[in-house]
Amino acid sequence: MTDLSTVKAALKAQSIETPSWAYGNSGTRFKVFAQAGVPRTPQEKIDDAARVHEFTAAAPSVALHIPWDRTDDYPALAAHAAGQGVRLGVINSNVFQDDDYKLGSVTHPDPKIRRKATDHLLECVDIMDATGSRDLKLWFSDGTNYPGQDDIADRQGRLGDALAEVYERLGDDQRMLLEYKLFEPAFYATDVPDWGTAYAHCLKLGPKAQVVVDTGHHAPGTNIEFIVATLLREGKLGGFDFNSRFYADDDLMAGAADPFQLFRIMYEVVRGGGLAAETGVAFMLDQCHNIEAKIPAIIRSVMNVQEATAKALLVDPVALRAAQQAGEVLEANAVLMDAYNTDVRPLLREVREEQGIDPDPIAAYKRSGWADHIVAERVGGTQAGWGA
Ligand code: AOS
Ligand code: ZN
Ligand code: ZN
Repeated sequence: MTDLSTVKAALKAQSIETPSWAYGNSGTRFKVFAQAGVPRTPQEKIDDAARVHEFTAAAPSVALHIPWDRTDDYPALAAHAAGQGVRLGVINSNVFQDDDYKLGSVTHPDPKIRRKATDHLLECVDIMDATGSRDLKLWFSDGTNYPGQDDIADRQGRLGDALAEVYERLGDDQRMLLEYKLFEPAFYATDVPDWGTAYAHCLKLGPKAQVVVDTGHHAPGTNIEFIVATLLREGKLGGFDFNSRFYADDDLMAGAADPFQLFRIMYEVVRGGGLAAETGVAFMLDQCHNIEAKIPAIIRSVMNVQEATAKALLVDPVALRAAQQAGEVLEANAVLMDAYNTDVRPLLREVREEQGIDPDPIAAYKRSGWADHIVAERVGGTQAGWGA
């Protein structure tokens, strides 16, 4: 039997970081449907993130993206976040929105372009020093569209050189999280297409380099929980970009498309000890809310991660191990499914009541009047981001 007080304690300790860009306008290549009241400044994105934390008590930090959240005073931005009851989290670099990067950034054949890209990554570490952020998240859109376009192996070497330079710049308590993605925007050979490539680079770099798993970045049918289990075993799971997908990198709300997959992932996290703060696994959202209201969608996503975590914590490890050892295939599967099929919403309501917040975060947000407030206050201008 699982001890409910342990489950509750683990749920109360879990933090889910929300991304600044999810609060701004976003869309597809076809159309960005602008929403009223979206943030115009990094400060306003932080204010929205603070509402998510206020109503969930589970989202105490917000990831920044440079240059979308560039400011001339990062300590002031950190102080603004603290005043709102949250803190600044991972710094996301951007070497994908500049004309110079048409053929790549750190893997570009021209050393001048590689220098420019690496300098941006180094600047992001300077920003981490100013914000007090622990992690630098690196996602490279680099890759090629046609066979023969560039030398695949040489590009790995260029990537390795840039990563090594940035790694050397990291402080003792800072990390780099390398994110992989199968395709898009490159359609033939992405330079960091899979966990194996990311892992190989991180292994060579050292302990401060870790792999980040974005749940939308795999081929359909990929067993993501297997990757999670493997990276955790190897001490190389830096964190997650949670979102969900039906087709490609859809960036829909975490847990919306395939809650069972999210449960299976969270089970491997729990099983591998990844919920413990010392392991350093960062639970982040990386989503875009193109047609739905953004703040309640982010609250819903946080709740979905919590529900998957709660179910994973409810798996009876003793019964599961006994069935596995006995080769009882159906029983072992049933132990897992019993946990998955448990309605954990009453448990999470209790957890929230014990934390002193409303048991229904979405209803509490709606009652707060924040949505009307931002529509009235935030007139004119759209903050840079995916939708700009
Ligand atoms: C891109 O597909 C990746 O998921 C990135 O993590 C992210 O969406 C981007 O860097 C925005 O910060
Ligand atoms: Zn991502
Ligand atoms: Zn993505």
